[in-house]
Amino acid sequence: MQQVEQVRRARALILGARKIAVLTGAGISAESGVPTFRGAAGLWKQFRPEDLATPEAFARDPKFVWEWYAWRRQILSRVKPNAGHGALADLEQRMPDVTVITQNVDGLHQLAGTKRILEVHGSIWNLRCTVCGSEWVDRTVPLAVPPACGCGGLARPGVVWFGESLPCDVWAAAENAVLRCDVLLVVGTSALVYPAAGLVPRACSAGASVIEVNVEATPISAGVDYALTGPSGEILPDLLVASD
Ligand code: BJW
Ligand code: ZN
Repeated sequence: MQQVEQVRRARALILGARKIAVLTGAGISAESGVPTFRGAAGLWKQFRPEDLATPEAFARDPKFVWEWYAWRRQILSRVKPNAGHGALADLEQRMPDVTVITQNVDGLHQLAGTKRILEVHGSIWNLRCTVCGSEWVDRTVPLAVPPACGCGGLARPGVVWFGESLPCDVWAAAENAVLRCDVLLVVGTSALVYPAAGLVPRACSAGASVIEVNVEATPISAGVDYALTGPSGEILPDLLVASD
């Protein structure tokens, strides 16, 4: 089937859905100028995840880890949401029940206007004290590193590193959204990182239709109802137009 026909059928599924869940990954922010993690130009080509995105790495060298996050905050402070983020924010305005579950820590969905958003890997703009556990938002750029809490304790980025559990309440809400949706739209994720990637087969088992938008095939592509190939900033505005 030609992609134009696949888009038409996928659009009809979305327009007819009562409950829609959306799972996004780094690819949705790529056209805003935010580097992805994997792939030729991905962050993990330049940096080792075990040196930067684990609690052990932070315990070993908090300043080094913080410098990497401060650099990424600087990039993010200069970028804007793209047409893909915008199309999802518009969808939420038009349809009664849309939940966006994002693995991204960049906050671009919120900047685009999405209200019902679940950040399953936290936010780069959140800080958490490693001593007293208090959490706060700090959008200062450039950030003096390593930042400290009012109690004097070392602060860490409010993100989820490898080997760490996802925030319980946010994860429970994400599972719930996926298990009760009619359509799951999966955008710009390599679907390699668990437990987030496991939401896709769970939606399928619960009877949802799954639509994927990605520039390349992923481990889930063969099992979804529609795998739409192309940049999300182009595909989403076309897929999510208000009428067929
Ligand atoms: C476009 C595009 C365009 C490009 N348009 N598309 C086996 C061994 C060891 C560990 C494990 C294992 N199996 C499972 C695990 C656990 C581990 C895991 O999954 N590892 C795998 C990598 C193997 N998971 C965890 O540790 C998680 N916690 C957990 O499991 O807790 C339970 C537990 C507790 C205690 C002990 C053990 C277990 C936590 C995972 C946390 C992930 N954290 C990061 C960093 C967040 C902070 C930060 O930003 O610094 O989250 S890693 C990184 O990957 C980030 C992302 O959210 C996540 C997913 O990446 P994403 O979004 O899919 O991006 P990419 O780059 O991979 O893909 C981009 C895609 O976009 C590509 O497909 C492109 O084609 C596409 N694209 N341009 C559309 N314009
Ligand atoms: Zn503290």
